[in-house]
Amino acid sequence: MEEKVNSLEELLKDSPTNWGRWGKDDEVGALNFLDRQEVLRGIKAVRQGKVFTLQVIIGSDKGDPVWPGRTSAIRINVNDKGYYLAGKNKPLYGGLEYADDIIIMFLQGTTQIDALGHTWYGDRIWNGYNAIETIGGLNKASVLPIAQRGIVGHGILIDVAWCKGVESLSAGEEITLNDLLSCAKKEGIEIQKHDILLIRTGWIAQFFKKGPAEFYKNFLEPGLTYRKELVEWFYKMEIPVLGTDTIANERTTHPETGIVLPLHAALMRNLGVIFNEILWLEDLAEDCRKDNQWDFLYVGAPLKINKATGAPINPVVIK
Ligand code: UVW
Repeated sequence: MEEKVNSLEELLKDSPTNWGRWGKDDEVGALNFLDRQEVLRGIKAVRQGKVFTLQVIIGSDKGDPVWPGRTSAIRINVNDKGYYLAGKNKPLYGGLEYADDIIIMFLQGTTQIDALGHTWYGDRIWNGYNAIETIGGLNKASVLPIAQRGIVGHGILIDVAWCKGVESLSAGEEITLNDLLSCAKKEGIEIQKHDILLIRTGWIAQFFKKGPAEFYKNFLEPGLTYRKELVEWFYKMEIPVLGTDTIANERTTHPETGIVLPLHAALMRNLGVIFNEILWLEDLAEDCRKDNQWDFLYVGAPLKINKATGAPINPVVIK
């Protein structure tokens, strides 16, 4: 009888890797594919002057969509008119008053970029660095080098929900490589090497529509999952960035083995693909359906936070 695969080591034993491809000190992985030619290719997609921002709002009245166990952002006013009225603060010389606030949040608690060292298995993070490097702050493969470089390239939207004729994919619904390719065909585009790949499932919009109680019930996100041919396709196509409107960019578990977030291992840790999660794609998708332009210039940079495991980002797309 065949034994059930129950570890990432076993599941990914023949999976490709980009470790060492950009030298032993690399910390930005597949972002290296986005060279000057790719920036110019992205700029060529700007044909109409339309601008879209892809971040979800932090601190909505429904809270923030986050991975279970994480909590919504807490934003607190620490100065405002009330402080002046209560005599707790005085106007500046000349009469100027001001409001101030602070925020306490998970750095992965909104639209964000994962550092390449964010997840690992077998005690090795991206490029083979020792997982010891994550203790107390990421000494290797933190989000900072990605933030310093910026992410600019030719992006495409694959609107899988629209291609399947639904408002949102259902819990646990898998997106296969064939779904991606046939949806691109329906949109009239061909996915090209080095494209920044944005996939719409309609899932995050359900958080804001239905609220957290319904959203987190039997939490099982839809999306891509580990399939040998899918990972080999990412490798061959040299996809630099994967972004989706889900919390974790992939089906929560691998259907056959139950292994959790296998693409964080196969794509992020092994191939160095940059993950842009919790995207707001509703407005962009609506526009793409109207004008039938599915490609664009993608521009974004996560916040420059030293040693961080990830950081918020508000990507800008220009068509
Ligand atoms: C986890 O790391 C669990 O998820 P994410 O990549 O969505 O932050």
